[in-house]
Amino acid sequence: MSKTTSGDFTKTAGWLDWYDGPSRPRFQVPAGSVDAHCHVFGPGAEFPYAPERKYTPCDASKQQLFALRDHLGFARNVVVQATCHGADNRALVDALVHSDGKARGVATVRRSVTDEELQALHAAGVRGVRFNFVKRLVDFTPKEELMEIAGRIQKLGWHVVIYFEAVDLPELWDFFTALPTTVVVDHMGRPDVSKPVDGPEFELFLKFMRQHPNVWSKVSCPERLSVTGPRALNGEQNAYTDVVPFARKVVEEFPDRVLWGTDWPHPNLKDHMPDDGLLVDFIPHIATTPELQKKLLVTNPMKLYWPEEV
Ligand code: 0GY
Repeated sequence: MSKTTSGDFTKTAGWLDWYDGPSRPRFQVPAGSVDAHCHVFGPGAEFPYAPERKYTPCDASKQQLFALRDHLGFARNVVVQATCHGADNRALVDALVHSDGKARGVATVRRSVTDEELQALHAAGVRGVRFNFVKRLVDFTPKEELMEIAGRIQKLGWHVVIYFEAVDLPELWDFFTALPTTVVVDHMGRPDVSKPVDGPEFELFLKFMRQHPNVWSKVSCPERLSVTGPRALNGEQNAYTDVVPFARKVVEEFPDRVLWGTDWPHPNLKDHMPDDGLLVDFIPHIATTPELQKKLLVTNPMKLYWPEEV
C-alpha cells in the first residue's frame, strides 16, 4: 500500500515506502537490545520537511517507529536526525520526549545553535551530533564550523556521528582524526563490497579504527551496501551475503566499539525495501556468538547512550 506525505509535500519521484507488516524475526535479540540507527520522518503536516532537503520521504511517525521496536523485540531506539529535516530537530525531539525514556537521539546543529538550545536538546535525550559528508544528501559545511561544533558538544559529553563514502576517507582523514570526542561511523564508512574485504579500501577503514580507539562503527545497512543480495524479502534467511565478511570483520576485531540499527524507514533506497524482520535475522551472520551479540546490541549502545544506567 502506498504511503502518504502529509502537509504541502509530495514524495520524491520513485520513493520507496517502508515495508508494511514485517515478519517476526527468527533471531531473538538479547533482552535490552537497542536499535541504534533509525529515523522519524515528519509527519510533514506537523513537522515540516526542511527547505534545503535533497529528498521528500513518505511520513514515518514516532508511533510507527515504536510499534516496529516492539514487534522486532528491541527495548530502545537511537533516533538519528535525517537530512530531510535539516537542522530542525523538532520531529526528533518530539519522538524522544514521547518515548518513555526508551529513545535517545543524534541531532544536526549549525554553528548558530545557542548553548540554551544545546541544553534543551540534552534534556530531551540527545547525546550526539551528526556530520554528513555524503554529497547527495547535504550542502557543504566548512570543516572549521564542524570542528567548532564538536568542541562545544564535547563539553556535554556528546559524540560525533560521521557519514561518508569510502572513497572520501583519505581526504577526510585529518579532520576525522582531529575530532576531540568519541566518533561513530555510519554503516562502516560505506565500503564498496564488490571490492575485496582485505583490499586497500577497506584496510584503510580498519586502520582508521585500529589507530584511533575513540572511533566506533555501525555495522548496519547491508541492504544499502549489498550489490549481489539476495534481498531480505520473502523469508530469505541468508540475505546480503556479500556484506557479511565486511561487517563480521569489524564486529570481531572491534567487539566493544560496534553498534547496529535497522535504519528504518530506510531513506533513498532505489532497488527494494527490506522486510525489517529479516534484517534482524541478518545479525547472527555478522555477530556469531551470544557474547558478540550482547556487546553489539546491548552493552555498547548502553555505554554510549545511557551511560548512567551502565
Ligand atoms: C541513512 C542513510 C541515508 C540517508 C540519511 O539522513 C539521511 O537522510 O541518513 C542515505 O540516503 O544513505 O543512514 O539513513
